[in-house]
Amino acid sequence: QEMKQVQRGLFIVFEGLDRSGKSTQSQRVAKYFQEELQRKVQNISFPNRDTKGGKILNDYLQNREQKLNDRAVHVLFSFNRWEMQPEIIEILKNGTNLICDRYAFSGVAYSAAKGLDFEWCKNSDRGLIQPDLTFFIDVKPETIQQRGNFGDERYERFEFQSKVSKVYDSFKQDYRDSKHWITIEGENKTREQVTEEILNKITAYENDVMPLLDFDKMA
Ligand code: 2DT
Ligand code: MG
Repeated sequence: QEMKQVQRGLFIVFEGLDRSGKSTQSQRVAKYFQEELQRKVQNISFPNRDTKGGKILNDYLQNREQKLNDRAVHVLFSFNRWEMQPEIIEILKNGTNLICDRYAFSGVAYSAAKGLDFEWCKNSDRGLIQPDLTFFIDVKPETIQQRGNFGDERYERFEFQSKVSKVYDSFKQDYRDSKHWITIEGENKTREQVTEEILNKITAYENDVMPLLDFDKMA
């Protein structure tokens, strides 16, 4: 029987503060893939609030669940990513591109912002399938504070977002030379400009980096 080779899908993650434009850009990039490029694409987001662990997280984020301590919350967010690994791998192996709103960097950024140890925070996510590209949409806490619906959920307070921003800044420094992390300056740009920049980076990645990577080593 003839073996059919399928080019695996790209795994693209968006990171940033609440209301930084991650969801908007995830949707716009997916739409472009589907409609302009006729490529298979799927959107997912973390936390996935529909799983067993996700339901507890949803209650926690909407302030209905008060008893969880910070470390328990951290591993629940991580568990939520582990729950989804088989599905993510399946999607990518089928050749579908996956665009994901938040992933492990959010896990570390929000927990370290509460004062938990940075290295401890990374441990529960070690071994997860790694994204090809993480786009960090860099917007100041002052900017997101002005945006619609800011303040709805637990973490949407200016002081807390400022702490989260500092943790993202350290990732930004650590990965400034990485081909897998791209900081997108999000201030004073239209959403169209931001999308265009992102799409250009994806094209460059597919041309220059992706052919060199072995999926089985990433998974
Ligand atoms: P959304 O606003 O994107 O729905 O996220 N969070 C998220 C964490 O604290 N740890 C994580 O691992 C993830 C994925 C960020 C809801 C909030 O959950 C936070 C905001
Ligand atoms: Mg939010």
